[in-house]
Amino acid sequence: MKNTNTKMIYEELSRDLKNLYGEEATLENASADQIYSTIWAWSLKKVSALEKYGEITSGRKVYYVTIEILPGRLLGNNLLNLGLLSAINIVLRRMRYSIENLEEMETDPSLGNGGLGRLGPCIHEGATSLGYSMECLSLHYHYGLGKQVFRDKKQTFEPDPWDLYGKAVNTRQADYEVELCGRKIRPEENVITVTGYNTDKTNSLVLFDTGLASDAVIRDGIRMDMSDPIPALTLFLYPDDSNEEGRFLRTGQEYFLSASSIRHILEDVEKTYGSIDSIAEHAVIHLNDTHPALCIPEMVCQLMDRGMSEEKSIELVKKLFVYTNHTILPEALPRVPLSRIRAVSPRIADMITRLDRHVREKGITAGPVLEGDVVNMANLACHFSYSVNGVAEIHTGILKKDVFSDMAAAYPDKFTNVTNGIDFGRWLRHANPELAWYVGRLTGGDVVAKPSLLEKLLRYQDDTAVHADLESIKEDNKEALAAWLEEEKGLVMNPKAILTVQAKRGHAYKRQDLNCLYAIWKIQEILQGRLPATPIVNLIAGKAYPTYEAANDVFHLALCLQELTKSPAISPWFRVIMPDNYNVSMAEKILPAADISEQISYAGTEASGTSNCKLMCNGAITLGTRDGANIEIGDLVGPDNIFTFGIDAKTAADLNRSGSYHPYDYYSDPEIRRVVDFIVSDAMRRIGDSVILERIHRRLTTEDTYKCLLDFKSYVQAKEAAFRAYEDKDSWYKMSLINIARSGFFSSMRTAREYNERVWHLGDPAR
Ligand code: 26V
Repeated sequence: MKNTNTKMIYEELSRDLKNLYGEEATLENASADQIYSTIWAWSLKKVSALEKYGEITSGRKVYYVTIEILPGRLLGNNLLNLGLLSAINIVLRRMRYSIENLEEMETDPSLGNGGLGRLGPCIHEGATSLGYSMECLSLHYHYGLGKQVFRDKKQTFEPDPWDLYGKAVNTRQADYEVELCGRKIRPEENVITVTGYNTDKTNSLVLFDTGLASDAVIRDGIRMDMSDPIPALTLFLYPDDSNEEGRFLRTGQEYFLSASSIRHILEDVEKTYGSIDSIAEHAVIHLNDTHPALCIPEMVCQLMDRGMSEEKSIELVKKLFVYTNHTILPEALPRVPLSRIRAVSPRIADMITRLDRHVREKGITAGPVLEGDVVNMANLACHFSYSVNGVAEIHTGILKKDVFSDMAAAYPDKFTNVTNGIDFGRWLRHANPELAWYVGRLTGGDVVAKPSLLEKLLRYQDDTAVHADLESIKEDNKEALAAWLEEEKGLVMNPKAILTVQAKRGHAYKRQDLNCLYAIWKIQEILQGRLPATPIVNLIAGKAYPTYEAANDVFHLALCLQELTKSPAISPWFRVIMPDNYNVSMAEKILPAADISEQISYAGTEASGTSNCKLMCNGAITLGTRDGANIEIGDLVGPDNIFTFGIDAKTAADLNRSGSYHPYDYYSDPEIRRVVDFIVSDAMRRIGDSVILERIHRRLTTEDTYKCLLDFKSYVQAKEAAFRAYEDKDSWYKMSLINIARSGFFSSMRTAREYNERVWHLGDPAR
């Protein structure tokens, strides 16, 4: 791109630094903080000089509404997109700084839980790079999900402010008001400009705030006084919903997001086109999961306020909305009492009743919106969206055949699949510059702009010199991770070990407990003198909802195993490591260093997974069940380049239906019993909380909802096979190369393109 001249950058930065800190300030004598602030301001000037996509001239614009958003750190990503990253690094090196060090000063906002929150920014980045007009709409949580801190080997959360990020935020007062819990609120719109790769067009991320949040309602940790919902509304992502006050607040958040989004969209269309008459030609409203489903009744109400009849408003709404489902788990498909919605907004509750009647009057008996006095949000989203999609082939199949089978029969053309994608700029080029540079050299092109170029690597699959290069890149990344873990987290990781990584939200269906069972098995093997050929580091990272007991318990188990494997009898060969507060920027350090990607969910439960794709493009080999995008990874690389284990989704579904699974049948196997009983052994009780350990033991032996014991032996076999395979470096790095080569499919540009072709139909991008 333009302006990569290092001399010019040096001069610009010197001038900006003096403007900020006085004539005496020079790049040579400035503090790290001053240099960081100067580069930030300088990069923002460059970003704002780019043309805004916001002003659409033709085609449609996507408004992507999401209650979670994990944009990650901005500075490095923007510099990369602007084509300035390498040049700025050269300039900084002269002052003995590096952009990596400076980036560490930026906070990473925890405005999401995991894959769902990260997906929006990945698609946004892909769409922007392609020149699509897309705006992401979310909430401006002051403290996000909170900062995860382990105390006594238990997960706790502390408020996690993200002030520094404020440098990039442009705050404006909305021209409209929304009504919530009987109060009129004029939202604040916090706008962040989003850049795309190698394009001078930009899009926006808008984070709504009430402007009325008050820290005074925060009690200990992230607990709040929620008696008045308004001051608490935008403080934290997902309030404690173990009581009605918390659930009410969450519904309040969902409605605030929905109402603000709809008013914002209408205003945007009105301003651009003079009226909303042909809104369906200009706007697509994409519901990222069911949380923003209240957008639907809100839009009907708003259209009626503008003089449209109810019938016409409803028909128009059906042309505007798109719904992406991200889970099939019943407990995550919200059913909200109408009375709770009524307490937030009586008008919306009434409209939901009318929408329910509308569906019935059309003679559609599938998927009732109202089940008694409870609103089925997913059904609401399905009926009134013109497109419904899942996020991986298997997931969409399950939606059609099972979860929404009646809907799929009623609306045969509505359902489609769009497999998730990731942003290669962040997850390959920025996270793993050495590998990106290397594969760029081998393929002779820009693999971020065109990830399909990675296929060209296949030419080198039998080239032992290339295998050796890949090995040395992996070693460098492990060294860097080990140094960082030691310095930042006080954790010891042997960089010469095989690194196997399970990094994702804590949830029973993801089976972090199965991973822990393997760890116990391995510890017992080592104590009996059966040592691995190469040491192993078993890294687990992620956050779990504060109130989700089962997931919190399993984290406790993992932390106990982390402690246990510090013992000199075990640590030289095997270590469990669990760094706290896993977030986007930590993922950028861990994933490039991983050898094995653990994707071990109970088949049929993980909609897609996205860490599997991020790990794949960084050369890790998947050890996984036939679930989510693992299946597509397996199809792309072939069975020799993935380690698959466990029952498949059909067998799992049959087993769920028949109710014939009894964990005790497996627990009676002496090998399994020895492993499971270790959880409540004296050795573990000395380290952990006996009450929790007993709870885990009881769950596994009496419930085992996600059938860890059933898959245990198959998992151990596959994991051991992976470790054995690692011993032959040539064949290992051939596998690694094939995985990198085939990962281009998971580019979020491909995902955005498919959304456009199958769902959004944006027309010509506004160029
Ligand atoms: C949330 C909850 C919350 C309460 C406890 C039970 C439960 C179970 C599942 C969920 C997931 C909610 C939606 C979600 O985050 N889905 C994730 O979306 C990713 C992006 O599409 C996808 O890669 C993950 O597979 C999917 O779990």
